[in-house]
Amino acid sequence: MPWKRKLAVIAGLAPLLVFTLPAVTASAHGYVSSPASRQAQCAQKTVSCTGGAQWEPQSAEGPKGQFYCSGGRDDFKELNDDNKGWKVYDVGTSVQFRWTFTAYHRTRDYEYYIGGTRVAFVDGGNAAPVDPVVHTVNLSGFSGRQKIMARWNIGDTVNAFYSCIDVNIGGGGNPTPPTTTTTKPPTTTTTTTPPPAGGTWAPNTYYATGATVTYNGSTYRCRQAHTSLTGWEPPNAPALWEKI
Ligand SMILES: [Cu+2]
Repeated sequence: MPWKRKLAVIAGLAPLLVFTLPAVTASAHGYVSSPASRQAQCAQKTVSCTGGAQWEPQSAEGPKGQFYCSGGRDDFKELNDDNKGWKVYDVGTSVQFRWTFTAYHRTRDYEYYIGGTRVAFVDGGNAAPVDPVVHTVNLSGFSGRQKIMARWNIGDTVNAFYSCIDVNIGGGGNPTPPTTTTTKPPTTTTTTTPPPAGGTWAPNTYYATGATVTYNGSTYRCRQAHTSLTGWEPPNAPALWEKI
């Protein structure tokens, strides 16, 4: 067609492009792809999912500061189900997490949590991520099956992107109590620490540093935050518990 008409067609389409672009970018963000996060497993069909994560593993987005794997999105809420049969990765005490992005948003920082304890913080410098984004996270002080919750905090919106990764720290077999010479407390625990738990010691319970418990009539104080396991009773785990 004549160039004047071509121009007219292009000019007519331009407003449409302006209005459709935000919808496209809104569905394009990022997630932890290795070890495969829960939403990555949905997308890879490792686990059968029904919600949006199977199509958009990068879109578990919601306001900063939450602890939901879904980011609080209702159509991603199956990611919050700890009993959905997620693949659990055997790992050591140092794990590398790789992010995959479909949009490179300005980044305030990244945070990694186990329960209420922040185990790693990576400053983003309010710049766009540059591939590859891989974070080495020290999980010393934790053992057994744990859910790692990773948050990518965006620099220019109120939102964050959430990924949960299921790991087995120390990888299978019977865990042995950590010793003072081989374990260190987590390096970064500058945010919320849960209040010390009281009462009688129990397995599979998270204890913050400083928590006190009783066991067989004696009182112990927690030396380093951990999730207790059978075999780690206070008398058996002097690296974790100090008799007071
Ligand atoms: Cu985005």
